[in-house]
Amino acid sequence: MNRWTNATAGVLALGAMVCVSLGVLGGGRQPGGAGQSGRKLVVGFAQIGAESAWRTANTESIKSEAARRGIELRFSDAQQKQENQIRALRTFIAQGVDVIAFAPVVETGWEPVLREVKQAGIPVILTDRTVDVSDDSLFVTFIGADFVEEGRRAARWLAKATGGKALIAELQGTPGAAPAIDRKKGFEEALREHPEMRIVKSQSGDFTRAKGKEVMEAFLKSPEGRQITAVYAHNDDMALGAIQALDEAGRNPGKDVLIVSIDGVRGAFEAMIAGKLNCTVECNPLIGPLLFDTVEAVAAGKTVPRRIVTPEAVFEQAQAAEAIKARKY
Ligand code: GYE
Repeated sequence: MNRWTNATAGVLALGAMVCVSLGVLGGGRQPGGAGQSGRKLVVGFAQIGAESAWRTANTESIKSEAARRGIELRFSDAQQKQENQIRALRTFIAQGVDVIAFAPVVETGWEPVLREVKQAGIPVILTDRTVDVSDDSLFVTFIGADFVEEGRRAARWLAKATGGKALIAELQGTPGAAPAIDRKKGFEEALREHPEMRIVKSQSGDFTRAKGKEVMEAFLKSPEGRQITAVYAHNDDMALGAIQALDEAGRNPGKDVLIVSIDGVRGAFEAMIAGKLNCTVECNPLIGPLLFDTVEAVAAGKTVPRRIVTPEAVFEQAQAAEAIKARKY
């Protein structure tokens, strides 16, 4: 097995496995020229920011894998702002990088800049989050998790743990972000089978621990918020913030308020071992190897699957002490 096969083994390509040839990207440059001529590949990566432990692990995976392969990485951190990411993409065009990869902070508003990238003949790979565009030729592939399924998994776990009865506070991710939209959608979809499970409070905590805490504090001051029996957080960091708020308010997170979140970062496992978090639905940030397998394939003019989904598990409290030993992030 070569590295590409290795990294993609067990990875499910969902949807219509449309293989996109770089020919459709048009533009003047010759894709693959860099790799083939032996010149160092230059890749521009526009990261979202450093909002969570997941993101830190994701950035580290991308940087270390680029270094390991001798790929020149131009890395930009947008501090959670779309305008900064757009600026970074334009800089990458001006620099004439071979491939652009990025994790779009929100889904919409990308068409104009992606058309400029296409015009320049630079292939685009989406990682982690996707974009909502009408023209499919604006990116080659999207590598990342199935966020809708993650939401369903969280709801199914909660239904099982509560016998289908819960008053839920939801902490949403960044407004307009694919994982916030899809994790809400999947969760609500699975909830439809459980009429006695209701979301009574729902607000964005922007995927950060500080905001998760702040929003939970506000929830706990409201009449519905005081009734909650469960918390569904779109990521672990917000759940950890919420746990702090619950602790400080004299509630019993993990016992009289069940907490389920998404990501599977080390802090979540520690909180499960401490009995304060009940379940984390894994979302794998370690996509550096898969990303650069794809970058190299694309630069060499090969076709790649249109959608590459990362495989993920669900972890409960009882498994935490054993599972934490193998956690890499
Ligand atoms: O769940 C969250 C991060 O887009 C999957 O972004 C990612 C999410 C992740 O800030 O922790």
